[in-house]
Amino acid sequence: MAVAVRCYVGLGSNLRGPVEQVERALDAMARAPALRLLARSRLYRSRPMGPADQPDYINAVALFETALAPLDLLDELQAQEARQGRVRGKVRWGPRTLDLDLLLYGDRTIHSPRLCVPHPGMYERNFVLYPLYELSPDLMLPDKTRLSELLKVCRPEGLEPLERRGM
Ligand code: A4P
Ligand code: MG
Repeated sequence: MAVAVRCYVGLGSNLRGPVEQVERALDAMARAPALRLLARSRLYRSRPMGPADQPDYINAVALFETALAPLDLLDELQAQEARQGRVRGKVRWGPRTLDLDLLLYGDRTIHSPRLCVPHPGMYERNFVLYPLYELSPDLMLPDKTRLSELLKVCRPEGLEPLERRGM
């Protein structure tokens, strides 16, 4: 039996009821047999990164344990995106019903055509770093960067936590 690895997943949505989209994804992942949900952050409203003519996002981060291999976990995440009506548009960083990014897979560094871990965008995105800090303030990234150091240079502009909802 494969050893369980701790993984962080970033969730984002800005279409068709973003709060419900993110909550629905968290529920689905909590029920997925291959995943064990250990913790989730609050929901955050965030200003769009990328094209400005799109709605604000709802973002969150979840911590899981899984024995799935990295690409199998990515398949699982993409299957959930598809179940929630994700259509991959042409616009980079354009609006989406659900985006699930694998932020960290244990302390592994992965560069493959389908998967880059740590997620390359996570180092400077406030809508990733602040929810992550809520879950694991002492987190250290695979390259030994401390999350707390990244946060010192990451401004919370445009980021606003929503009231806590039930798990
Ligand atoms: N891929 C490679 N590494 C990963 C990984 N670690 N996790 C590949 C997930 N996927 C990964 O992703 C394109 C391909 O990346 C996948 O097929 C997978 O094999 P995608 O989800 O189809 O495309 P995308 O999400 O539009 O592209 P990208 O560049 O990953 O965008 P991001 O980084 O996900 O950013 N503003 C706010 N406020 N909040 C947001 O959440 N999100 C985005 C999207 C833009 N602006 C935002 C937000
Ligand atoms: Mg993505």
